[in-house]
Parts: sequence; structure tokens; C-alpha cells
Amino acid sequence: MTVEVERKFVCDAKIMGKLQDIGAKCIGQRQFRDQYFDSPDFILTLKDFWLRCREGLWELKCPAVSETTPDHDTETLCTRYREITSFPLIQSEVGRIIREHTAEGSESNSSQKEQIDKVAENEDTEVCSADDTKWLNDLNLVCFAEFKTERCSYMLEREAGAVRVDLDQADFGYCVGEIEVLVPEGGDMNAALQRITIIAAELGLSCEKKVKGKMHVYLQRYQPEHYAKLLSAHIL
Ligand code: TPP
Repeated sequence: MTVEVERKFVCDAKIMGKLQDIGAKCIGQRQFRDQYFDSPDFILTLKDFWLRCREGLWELKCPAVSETTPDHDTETLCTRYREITSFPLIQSEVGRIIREHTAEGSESNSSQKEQIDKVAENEDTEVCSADDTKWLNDLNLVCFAEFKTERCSYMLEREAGAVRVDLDQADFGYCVGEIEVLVPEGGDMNAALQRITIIAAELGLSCEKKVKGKMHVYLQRYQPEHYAKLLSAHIL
């Protein structure tokens, strides 16, 4: 499992030139469609878990447990999420979160619990294919966001290690850049944060507030109720 450490930045017209100037190599351009899933009462996202299907590949981003105490600027500008990409692991983790929530909640009823327990049994015995949507139905998970992204990716090789920069253009008219380092679990988090800070400085990014991601803008525009709940839970 890996932890994705990332700093988002505002993409302006000069960014391509700046990337070239600091020696970034373009490693490709691609388009993908993302679908995000949650229960109708937002059990996953209100706990900061993000379940996504990107072109048939599932991923669960989970809040990373912080063992380091970065300085204030780094802490506010960078995000850290543990990424699970194994489909059976995603199923069991999502099932666990939903089950725990349902067991806690007073509104849960016995038929809902029976349904969810059935999914738990199946996890051990059934091998599911990636396009199997039965588990989503059984856990009452629905798609709450769907959009396409056009992405240009760059690599920067530095002595301290490689850093990736993605320039994303979402189909709902929002552009955002991301400086990203993947850290194997237990790896050096501070070194990763430092690498990101160095590239941000080389790109001349000013240390301001955290920049909004694609999902942030999507929810703000198209799912204002969901957005408001996440804001009051301090998730976004
Ligand atoms: N980014 C910021 C700046 N703040 C957050 N609270 C989140 C992300 C949480 N979050 C919202 S949507 C999402 C996450 C982790 C899933 C998409 O992650 P992201 O890395 O933004 O998308 P990608 O680059 O993989 O398309």
C-alpha cells in the first residue's frame, strides 16, 4: 500500500513554459472518466474515504494516519491519502466502514443489517470481477459524481527522488495542477513533503491557501447539499 502526498496548485497559462524551464519531461497525455460512489447519506465521504472507479479500475483513498508533524504551511497545502487499489481489499474495507456505521446508527433496521452481513459473507467466498456492481447495490452505494479529465503528466528527476506533476482539465470547466509523490507505507513522509516544497518553489508557486481539487468544485457546483455537509464536517 502507498500513501499519496500531493499539493494542488492553480494552473495558469505560463505553467507549461515553467515546467520546461525546470527540466520537467512530459510523460504522456490521457483522458479518463471517474465515477465516485457513496451511500445516500454520505457515510464514506463524511469519514474522508473516497471510492472511485476510473476506467474500470477501482481505488479507495483513505485518510492517512499522520506520524509526522510537518510545519504549518506544508500541513495546510499538502494532502496525504492512503491508496487501496486491490479490489477485494477495497470491498472488505468499504464493507467494514458501512457495517460499523450501520451498527452505530440508531436509524438502522434489521433488514439493512442482514443485507450488509450477506456482503460480508460473500467477501470471503466469492471472487468478484471488477465490473461486478452487485456489491455496490448490496451496500446501497450510488454514484454521486461523474466527470472526465484530460491529463498531461510530467516527471522531474531530482537528487532526492522523482516528483510527478499532473495538469488536469475537467470536462465541467475546471483546471488544476498537482505535485505528487508516492510514499510506500512506512516510508519517509517528511522527505516526500520536502521534495514537493522544492518543486513548488522551483515553479514559483506562492504559498497561499489550499487550492480546490476537481471534486471540491464539482460538489460545490452540482451537489450543494453534499458539499455543505462535507464543509461542516471539515472534510473539504
Ligand atoms: N484534495 C484536497 C486539496 N483536499 C481534500 N480534502 C481532498 C483532496 C479529499 N478528496 C476529495 S476528492 C478526493 C479526495 C482524496 C478523491 C480525489 O483525489 P484527488 O487526488 O484530488 O484526485 P485525482 O488527482 O486522483 O483525480
